[in-house]
Amino acid sequence: MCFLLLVLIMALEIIYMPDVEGSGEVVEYLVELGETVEEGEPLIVVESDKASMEVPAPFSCILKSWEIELEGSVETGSALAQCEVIVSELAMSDAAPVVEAQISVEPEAVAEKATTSNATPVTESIVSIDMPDAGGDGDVVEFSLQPGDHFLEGDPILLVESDKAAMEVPAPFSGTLVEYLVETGQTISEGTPLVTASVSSGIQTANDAEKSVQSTDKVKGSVSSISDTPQPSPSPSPMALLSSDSSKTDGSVYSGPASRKLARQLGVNLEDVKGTGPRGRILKEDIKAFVKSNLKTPKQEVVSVAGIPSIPEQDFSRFGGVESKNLSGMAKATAAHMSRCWLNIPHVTLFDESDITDLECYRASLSAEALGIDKKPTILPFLVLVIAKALRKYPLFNSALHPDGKQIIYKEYINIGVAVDTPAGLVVPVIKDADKKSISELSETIADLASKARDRKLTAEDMQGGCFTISSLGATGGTGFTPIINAPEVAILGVAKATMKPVWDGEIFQPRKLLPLCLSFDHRVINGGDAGRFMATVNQSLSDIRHLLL
Ligand code: CAO
Repeated sequence: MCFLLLVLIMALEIIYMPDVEGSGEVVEYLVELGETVEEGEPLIVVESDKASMEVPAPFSCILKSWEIELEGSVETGSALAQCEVIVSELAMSDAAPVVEAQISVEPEAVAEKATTSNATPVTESIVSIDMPDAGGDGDVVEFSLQPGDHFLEGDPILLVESDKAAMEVPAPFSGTLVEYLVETGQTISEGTPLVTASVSSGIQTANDAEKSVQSTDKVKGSVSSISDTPQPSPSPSPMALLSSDSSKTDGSVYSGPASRKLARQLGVNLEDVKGTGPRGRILKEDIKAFVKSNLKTPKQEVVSVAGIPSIPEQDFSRFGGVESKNLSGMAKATAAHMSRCWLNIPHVTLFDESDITDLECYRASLSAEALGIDKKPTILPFLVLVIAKALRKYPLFNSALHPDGKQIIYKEYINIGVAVDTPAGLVVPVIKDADKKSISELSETIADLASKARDRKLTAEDMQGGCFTISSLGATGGTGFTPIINAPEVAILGVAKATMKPVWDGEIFQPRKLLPLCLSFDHRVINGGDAGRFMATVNQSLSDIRHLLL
């Protein structure tokens, strides 16, 4: 008769400083003696003359003692800490019932065991990955993996759409997907189990890992329980930790690579986050708390519109057949945002036509191949560049009105949002530093953002930081429309379809290609005169793009 035998082996291991350039000083212990640290979690902070870095634990263990002192110098291979590691294995036995044993052995004994069994103890566990805190509920839109797919830490697992934005949920560690525990369309919230995955965990130290490359004959246990302590992927490359992504790069933000990565994923500017870690270090928890409070605390809605009578509900089925469909999260968010913008901002729209005959001739002469890009630039990248230059000339159009109505905030950067029509609704990804990009770069950036938008792959960061929006109905048609300002921006350019028209040159009518432009502006910030001058500059640059060089 066979029984499962669970063997727990405790072994003492030394953690060494990974491969880094030069030496550094230990500035902080991040773990207490006796505390359990998971693989990949930071142990200490080391500062070199280039940057500071967190040194992660190469395996899960219990910290027994420090081998280095605070303010002591460390370099590649320095012993950092002594830890106790636990190896659990399930073995088949025909001699005994299920027994739980705990055996303490010295490192030599483990080494001997590994040698005699000619194997590195590695176990595979099935773990579940839960929905992280995204500041609210969301609907599962798309699965990013298939069962059996191997994924790395940070790879997207699935796409979730909340009423704010669509976001990819990244894997918190590397592993192999076993199955999805949710269905598309299902509403999920923080803590909802999303998938089960198989992960390898073991006691491989940096040195063992090298050995195990030679020894492919690994002992694989068959633990098959859902554990709540997922084993992260191998530690991040130490060289990566010394990159510019390390903490304290600008002298004002103090946080580690893991926190920075999370901040990037959530589109959080670390300068806005208050660190609660030692010496004000920004922890992952601080970033999550920041996102939560930002989403929960309504922004100062000083200008509120009260007393607007709602549109009464009607029973349309009295007049014929009807079908109700739920709006997607994105469509609901757009509807709410549009209403807020329309109700809060006194809009004025200025209409004009730009002569783009010469620009179109020039555009026709361009070849995507010669420019080294996939697709020939459309009119849009030219418009983005023209607007970017006009924003530099007229900073009022690149500003925001403080919600208290007492201050105008002028932005030094020029980021232009471009409205993209997708099957799921309208989204506005943002071209960062548009004024510093060439036509080819703008063309590629727009194509890239538009395709991400249509594949629902835009991140929160892709949609943040806009200063001005261009909404181009392009070739679709229309002679003009009144675009709604994308608050807190103060102006938006609507672009309708360019057509050939006869233009009187003083002597005869000339056939010219005219592009209808519709500039909506916030009349609390911008006056008609400002708008007229802005539009004249735009017209001038579009009719003769040599003006962009001036
Ligand atoms: N007049 C005439 N032709 C135009 C034009 C215009 N105003 N704008 C674009 N075109 C042409 C392009 O030049 C291109 O033709 P060529 O290949 O011969 O150059 C063709 O129309 C198709 O362009 P496009 O739409 O694929 O590319 P784009 O760069 O002009 O726009 C994007 C990209 C993503 C902005 C666009 O596809 C889109 O989604 N627009 C919709 C935005 C929207 O819905 N706004 C309304 C908001 S209010 O609800």
